[in-house]
Amino acid sequence: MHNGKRSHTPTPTEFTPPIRYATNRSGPVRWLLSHVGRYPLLLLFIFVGALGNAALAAAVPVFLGRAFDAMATSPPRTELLLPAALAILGAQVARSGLQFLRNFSAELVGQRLERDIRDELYASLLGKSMAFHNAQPVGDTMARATNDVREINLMFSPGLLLVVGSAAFLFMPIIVAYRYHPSLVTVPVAFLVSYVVALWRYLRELDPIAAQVRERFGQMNARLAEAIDGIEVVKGTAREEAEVDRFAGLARRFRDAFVQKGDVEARFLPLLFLGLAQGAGFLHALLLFRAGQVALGDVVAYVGLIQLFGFPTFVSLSAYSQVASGLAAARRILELMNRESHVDQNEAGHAAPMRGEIEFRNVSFAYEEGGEPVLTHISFKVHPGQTVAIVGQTGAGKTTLVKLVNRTYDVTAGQVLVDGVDVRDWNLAALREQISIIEQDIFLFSRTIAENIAFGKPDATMDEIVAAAKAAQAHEFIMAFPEGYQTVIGERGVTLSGGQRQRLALARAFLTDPAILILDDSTSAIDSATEDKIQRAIYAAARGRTTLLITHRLSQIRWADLIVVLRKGRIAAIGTHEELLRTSETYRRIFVTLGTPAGTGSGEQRGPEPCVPRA
Ligand code: DUT
Ligand code: MG
Repeated sequence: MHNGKRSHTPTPTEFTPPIRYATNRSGPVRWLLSHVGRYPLLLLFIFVGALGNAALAAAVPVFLGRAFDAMATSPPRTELLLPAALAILGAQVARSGLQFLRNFSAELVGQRLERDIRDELYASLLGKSMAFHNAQPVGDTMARATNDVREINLMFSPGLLLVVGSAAFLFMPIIVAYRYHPSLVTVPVAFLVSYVVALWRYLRELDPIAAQVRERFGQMNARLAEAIDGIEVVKGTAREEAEVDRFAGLARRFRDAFVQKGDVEARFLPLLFLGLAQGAGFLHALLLFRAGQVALGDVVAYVGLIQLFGFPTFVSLSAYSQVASGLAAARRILELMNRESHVDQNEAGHAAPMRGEIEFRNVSFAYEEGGEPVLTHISFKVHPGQTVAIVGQTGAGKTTLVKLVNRTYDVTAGQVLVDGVDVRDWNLAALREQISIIEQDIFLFSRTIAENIAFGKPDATMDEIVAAAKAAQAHEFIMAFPEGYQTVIGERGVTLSGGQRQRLALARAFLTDPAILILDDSTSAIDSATEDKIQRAIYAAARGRTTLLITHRLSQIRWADLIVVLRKGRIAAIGTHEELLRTSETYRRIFVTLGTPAGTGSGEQRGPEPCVPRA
């Protein structure tokens, strides 16, 4: 996993995500609506289930009131009790059916939404430019892709499910109480109004805290991911304790935000209103009863109706904060997807089989807009099939230079042309498919060796894979593993050395057979037997295609058709080995340095820098 915050520059993005349906990304609510809008039937079920549930819940006090009245008359009309009891029973059975419908639909919507949003986010992340990924901490992205998406699921079920379900309970007492006596709506209406006002204020208070909880979780996660990613450095420098402290600090900040959220929740006023409404409602009904305006059964029913407020009051405590968390999460996911997302696939661009001619025309490049230029006025031309060695001190800009060819980054000024066409005018996929870059630090996926080799050509047969591995001099060491090509990298401690990784990457290149091969070989610690194998593999790989070779190895430099000597982002010398030996003092010195046993160019990793002494 590559992480870390490197400086960045606006660049193109690489690919058009396979969007299966369009979503509205102009705001979190609209975005969520455009997602749930795909499940209208389920939404209908939620509403029907919620309303029906509330209506049938109100049936209990209503029939109870009737039963009371039947008993209160003299003589008591006991024959009315059974129908009332049966009505209550029937209503509750039907109610459980509706509850099932409501819960099931909400759960389904929540789960589907979680899946859909994860798909959308993943596709969006793959479509982002390198500049985006360099600047965005992996851990934070992970937090958004996992926990935040999960929050949105919870927001619907149980969050919104309970909000919708309980909202129906708020109106039921008002509607039904009116039938007993119009003035009886006073207390329910007063409760409803104060409930809504209190809730509105509660949510306003809760919203920023919910956002903070999500954000701090992301920060904590980013730290964790970075520490684990860099575990070797942490251990190697004995910084475990300091890292633990830093993590603990972030965990504490996350907890504090959470406690703050709990604090706001604890001061939730509707609980108080509920108690007041119960007392006031009972009093009101009794007064009406004393005045002979309502029957005893009506009082019983009415008090039972007021009890219905209990449900929305209690669930709103957690349900609304769930919704607030969900909204905060939606905002974070949306922010990530909307950030720097000009999908510049250049579908209509130039797409043709590549011959492999590369030309740099007065290219300058800076990682940051207006920042220090890393490359300045670079011009040179490579004919199809040629091998170019790029040499220079560390930090001279070698890696940067080659990354301009496949548009990992775009030039700041000037032009890079491939086959005479500006790389920005190429169809991006066509351009990249025909250029293979073997990076300085080679990344392997936690999959089998065969899958790693076939990464750029998933439909390759096993024979093709083996042939490629043989050409890359990798077959032998692969077969030394008990499981050969089916060895899973990273499993049971299987890791590969730098030289082995490089040969796997070469095998990848043999398999995809690119027109242009770029090999960033500047750091490698390899014994001479392996060295020889790699040399042969690289030599074979370079044949028949244009090859840019960043290298410190003298033999490779010597057989290159063209040598570009970079110094502080400028071309210090350029030409063939013989030419440079004759004309360039700088090059002669490199040659001498590299030629001496002490500096064969393949010294220890990050070892003494053998290249380009000061001219
Ligand atoms: N640089 C950045 N941002 C990046 C990468 C590099 O600012 O994302 C800077 C660091 C350095 C310059 O660009 O000052 C050139 O870096 P590059 O990696 O191209 O140097 P190199 O010639 O490949 O060095 P090495 O031999 O150590 O690989
Ligand atoms: Mg480099």
